[in-house]
Amino acid sequence: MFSSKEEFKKFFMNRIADKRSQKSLEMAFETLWEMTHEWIQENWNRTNQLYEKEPEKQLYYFSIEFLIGRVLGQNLVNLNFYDVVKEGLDELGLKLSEIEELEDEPGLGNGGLGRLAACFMDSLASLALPGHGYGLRYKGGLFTQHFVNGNQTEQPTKWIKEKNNADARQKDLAVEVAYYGDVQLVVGTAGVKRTIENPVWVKAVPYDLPIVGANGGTINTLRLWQAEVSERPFPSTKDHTVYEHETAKITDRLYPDDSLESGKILRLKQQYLLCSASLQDLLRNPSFPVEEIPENIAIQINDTHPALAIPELMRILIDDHSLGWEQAWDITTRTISYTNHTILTEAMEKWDCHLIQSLLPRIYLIIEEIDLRFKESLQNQGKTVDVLRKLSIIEEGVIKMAVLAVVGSYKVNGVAKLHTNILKKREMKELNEQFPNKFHNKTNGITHRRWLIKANPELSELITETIGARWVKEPERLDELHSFAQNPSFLQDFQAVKKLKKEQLIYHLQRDQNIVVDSASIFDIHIKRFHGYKRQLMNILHIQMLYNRIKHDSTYRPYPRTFFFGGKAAPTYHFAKQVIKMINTIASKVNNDPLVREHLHIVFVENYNVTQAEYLIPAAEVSEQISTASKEASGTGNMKLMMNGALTIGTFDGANVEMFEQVGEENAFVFGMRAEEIMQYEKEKSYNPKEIIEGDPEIAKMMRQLATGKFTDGKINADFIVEQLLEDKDPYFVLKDIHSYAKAHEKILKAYDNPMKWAEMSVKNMAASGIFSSDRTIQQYSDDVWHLSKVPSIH
Ligand code: NBX
Repeated sequence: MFSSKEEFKKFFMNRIADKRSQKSLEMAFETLWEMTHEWIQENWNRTNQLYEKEPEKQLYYFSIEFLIGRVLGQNLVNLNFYDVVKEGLDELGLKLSEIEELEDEPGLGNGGLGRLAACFMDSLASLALPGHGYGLRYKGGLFTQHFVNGNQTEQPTKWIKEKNNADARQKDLAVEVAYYGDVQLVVGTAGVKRTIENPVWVKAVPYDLPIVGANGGTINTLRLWQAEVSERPFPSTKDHTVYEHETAKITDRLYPDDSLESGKILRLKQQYLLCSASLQDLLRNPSFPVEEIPENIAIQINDTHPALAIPELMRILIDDHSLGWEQAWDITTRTISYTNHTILTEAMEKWDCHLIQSLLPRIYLIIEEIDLRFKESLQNQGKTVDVLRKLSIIEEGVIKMAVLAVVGSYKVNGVAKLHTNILKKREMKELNEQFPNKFHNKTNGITHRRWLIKANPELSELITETIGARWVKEPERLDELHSFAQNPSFLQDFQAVKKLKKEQLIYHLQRDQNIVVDSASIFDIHIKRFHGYKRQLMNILHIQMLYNRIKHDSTYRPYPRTFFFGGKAAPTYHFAKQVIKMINTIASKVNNDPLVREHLHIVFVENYNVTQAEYLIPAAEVSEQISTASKEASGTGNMKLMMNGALTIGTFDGANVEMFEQVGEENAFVFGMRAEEIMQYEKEKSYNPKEIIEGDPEIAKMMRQLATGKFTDGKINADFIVEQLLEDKDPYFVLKDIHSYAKAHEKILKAYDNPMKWAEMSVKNMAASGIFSSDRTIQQYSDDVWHLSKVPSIH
């Protein structure tokens, strides 16, 4: 380690000299990477020794995705070395930002759920809490998105390269996971036991990534499993060559769906690999008797993807540790807790019984017994047939994973107040009545160390100059900015930072996508996965509306705006892909129209990922959070944008509701129907978009323009829009909300007219955003669910 810039330079130059004294960027990257790892290793070892010496309760966050983003720069920030390293390298004629760009981003997640897991890891270590992650080491992360003729194409991405792997293979800690086989009853001295005969074994090899907490104090572990061919004997009844091929595939790639459950066997194999390998790892040589698991271990399952941890823990306790059912169930249901991230029915996991029965026969028997015993107890309580059906884990040949997850855990949470209420009052009403103290809310958060300090160092510095540095450790102190919200000199400084971040984004876009953007225009940013409920369609239809107004009303000449879009669609989600094509098509029409382009510009950022988000978010002035009320469980991009001073145009959905509550509706642009109204329409099936089209000439014209292909010069097939908006009755209420949305946009233009007022509103948003730090979320989980104690300081 070093204590000054000069010392860093000396170390660095010595190292690089070892590498044949080349000063190329690649060499610099490699050198810095190794140095950083050595600094981390020391404290990582010390943290691990502490955990061994003084075993306190540990949390394990089981997640099928960890969308960690690039790690080099973030580790330097958390180690408090970033500035020194940057300045040192500057003096050596090297740019740290250019070195950082050589790191491939590990795309081990789809969107919010995976990114949340990464923010949580950062907060756990930063709060010095003993919490670790278990996940999968996919060879290929989420696909790379390119546009060809405006269409999304998907290229596989391999983040695992030969050198500079962020993780370390722990081959001695490999475990074996059993698939298929036959369940046999074995009568022994200790009674009847069940074993799995002739299974197909798969070796799971762990790779460890250090999770560096703030100030480099606590360094926790993210352990990712990779599937490999086992050396154990292979059942004679199966084809060996097929097996090797199949095994190699288990952790080959991440499933690219963020809201559709496809029920594929490979996905089930992934889920079981994660659960079985992680539990075997945890219970390998425990320093406590298995009866005391709940006092020593908490397991949080991130959605139902790792819900097989419930029957797997039961299997280990009963079959391997000879515990009785009741005792095993008591231990399991005091160890596991579950977070729900969606109420969309199509995203709820349901596994075909036959699939689980053949792939995981013992696990199937356990799930069946859990279901049977639960139903029995319900019958004894005199529940009605209807309630019994809703509460059953197995129904009509499928296993409802959400029900299994609720029944098998001691706490269940939603991710924003509105979402949790909907879970309790509607989606999981019967379950909530059955287990009245199980359900609770934990509103999501984001780590300010990545989304403010790392992504926006200029704004962070300004904040520190203004209110001192205590907000870094205690982000709720951002509220001290309130007293500066009307301070002209502070507001001017804020404006200067925003301008700089806009210019930095422009530089990147020009360099990487050859796009030229006007820095004086309003930066209106809509970045997230593409989905019907997220309503990118409403945004682009509104742009079409503006286009028509500019063309046909010579008095309508609005202030220039750049509408940024970024996001990927699941490869099989045709509707979402057609919206992407539509945006690209309208973009080229708008951007090439000599009149309109003076007022509107559309930029679709290709391959939106964590790294792109780090450029886009600090530059944003308007944050589009326009989901159909009730559909977005929480949203987390909304919080990142708010923290960077963007003003939200948004519906009363997910965590938007709490953001508006914090900042005041007068400092946001709130529009659209409320969740109750939407749910009422859905219940009554009473919404008819046809009536809107017939009664509204402006919308009718837009629909005609699209249907005839006139607006898009025949370049898109508009059937899908007509189909969605008319035949499917506009399931996301786009036409119902679009006027209210347009009005909110008008208000944005008015507000932007007064730059000081706009800056004041921005500052109020930043000031109110501290509560959305994931440090707050994690502290609440720890207090209410996991009951962790802080790791003693090792400094
Ligand atoms: O989880 C998201 C929700 O849609 C957001 O509202 C929420 O803020 C976020 C964190 O709580 N869900 C999400 O990202 N889901 C997935 O990515 C997903 C991935 C695989 C899968 C289903 C969903 N099979």
